[in-house]
Amino acid sequence: MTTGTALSDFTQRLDQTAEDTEALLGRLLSDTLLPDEIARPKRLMDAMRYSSLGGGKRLRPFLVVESSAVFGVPRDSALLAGAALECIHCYSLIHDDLPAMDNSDLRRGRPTLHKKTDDATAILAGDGLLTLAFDIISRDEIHKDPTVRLLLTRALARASGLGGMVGGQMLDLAGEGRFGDREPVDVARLQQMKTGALLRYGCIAGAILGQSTSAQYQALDDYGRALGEAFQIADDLLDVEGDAAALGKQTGQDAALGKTTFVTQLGIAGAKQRVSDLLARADSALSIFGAKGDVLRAAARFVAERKN
Ligand code: GRG
Repeated sequence: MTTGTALSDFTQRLDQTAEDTEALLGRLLSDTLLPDEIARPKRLMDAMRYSSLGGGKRLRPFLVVESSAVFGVPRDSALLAGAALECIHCYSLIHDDLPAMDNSDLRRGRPTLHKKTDDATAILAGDGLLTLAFDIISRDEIHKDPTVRLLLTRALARASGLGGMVGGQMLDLAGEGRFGDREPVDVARLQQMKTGALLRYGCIAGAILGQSTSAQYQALDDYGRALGEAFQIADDLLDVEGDAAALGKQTGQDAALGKTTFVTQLGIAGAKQRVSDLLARADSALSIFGAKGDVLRAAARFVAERKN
């Protein structure tokens, strides 16, 4: 590892955030009713717990925690914002796996939620996680200043919705020819929306919570965009070269669907070169933070070199 953060230190921090996020999500999805709630149906809550607990790298919460740490934001606030982001991520995976979308049987090495339960339960569990995310991100404990909470909430909506992840999913389906002839795909734009927007949010969330300067915000924005693209290229490469057992899902799905990906556009060598260019961009974006950016530097490498 070429950064000031040793691999063991990085892995330990990632594991700690995953553990803390797991515990927090477990509490957020408990029997305890919130003010204004009427009841929490057990079948729905069990489904939401199945898909949000017991798996996943928790990379998005990690980005929120580490981008917040740069500004000395209290860890509990960052973890809460990270949990909100993870709820959106988990909802997207549930809906993406449905028969009407990717029709996947396996996720995180286990049966997908609709396979374990049924389509209606899976749709509702996704809806429940999406709305829970906005409950969490708008809570008073996130930040004492309501303007900060509003900015965080609005940015989360924009990363997740029409002009972000959901819009990207629509472009993806259109590119597969789901609605008639295959529509031409701008892979970089599509992926910036579908997967990049949530990862970028993880990075700018720290700047918002830390009430950063605009130069610091811009740096994390640029870093988040580079990391998001590197993540997706790594994902495309794993679909071609990865190990299904390590991934916990089938490989070769992109080719089976005839999808345009970074790998089909750039070739394997070109895609790997693009990843190293993006890592250099991520490093350079973080220069404004000096050594405080070391963990985020290591995170970009982790994303690019991951095996699952
Ligand atoms: C259905 C609204 C809707 C959106 C779906 C993001 C998305 C849009 C679908 C996810 C499908 C997918 C497998 C995309 C590839 C990149 C990706 C998001 C992989 C999974 O993320 P990781 O590796 O997963 O962070 P873990 O399990 O570690 O959380």
